[in-house]
Amino acid sequence: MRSELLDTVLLRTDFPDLELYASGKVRDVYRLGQEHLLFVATDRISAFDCVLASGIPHKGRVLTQISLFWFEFLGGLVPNHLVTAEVDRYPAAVHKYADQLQGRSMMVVRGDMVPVECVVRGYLSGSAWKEYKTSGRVCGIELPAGLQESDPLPEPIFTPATKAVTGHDENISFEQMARLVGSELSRQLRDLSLQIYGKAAAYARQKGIIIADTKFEFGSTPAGITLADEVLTPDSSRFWPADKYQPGRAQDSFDKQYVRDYLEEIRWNKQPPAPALPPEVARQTSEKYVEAYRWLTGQELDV
Ligand code: Q0N
Repeated sequence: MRSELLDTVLLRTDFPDLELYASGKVRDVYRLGQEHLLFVATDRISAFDCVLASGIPHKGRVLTQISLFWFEFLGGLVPNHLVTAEVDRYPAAVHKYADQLQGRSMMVVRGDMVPVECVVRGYLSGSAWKEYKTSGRVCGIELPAGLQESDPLPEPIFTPATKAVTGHDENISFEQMARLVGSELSRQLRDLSLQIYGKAAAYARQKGIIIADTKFEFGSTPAGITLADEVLTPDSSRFWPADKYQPGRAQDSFDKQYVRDYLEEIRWNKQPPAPALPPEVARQTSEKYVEAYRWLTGQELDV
């Protein structure tokens, strides 16, 4: 049983005796021995590339539970890095941190990460729309003329990206990816990414959600090419409610719209430090994350 008192908003993990392995805007990754990692989704939220001062209740659990759902759903298609999300099965040395781990963490296999983000797009949005407007191409892929913002693509495309030194993602061509990691691996990752997207997007569409695009990360583990990181979450994907979809304009963000609207309203200059959110904005945003979980899985997140 989960005690409601323990379900506080987690902004930063506090594991004084664990070695931090990597950390991002939202997630903190710790080393667990030689072969494993402890992957923890906090309740942090970023907007306009900045982590805000407020957390979003339940967000870390939603991201984790959505990833777990997809790992299971995609299990027949691709091995993944999950070992277990049951804290009782983690090494005994971390059981004392159960309050910070319950529902929001995974023990995963450490892999050799492929230094390329495997992005699949079914719709024309974000940086792809920008590239298309200037060149008619996206990551070197020629697209039909006359597409509008948010239009469906004739078929999903693989648009790899690298983490640039600035921390921003930089779109690259398939050929550039092949030079970075090899053409055989690039072909495997492209084909696998398109297959995963196809299966997940068809499922989500039945649930009323358009997955406009998404980013996968892969690693090499003893099981071979392994799906790692978080998968098909609102943080790594664009989810659009199908009933509000209108091509020809940018779609509202399913999860972060209240946050963006508030930050525009107060005319924050988008330079750190980022402001806190009014409790009402945090609460409405939390509800969107919980709703995403409910829509996708048909289950209630216990809140
Ligand atoms: C790993 N990242 C980048 C934190 C996560 N299974 C793995 N083995 C080795 N390394 C990693 C994984 C995984 N997953 C991947 N960092 C470590 C993803 N970051 C993004 C920022 O937040």
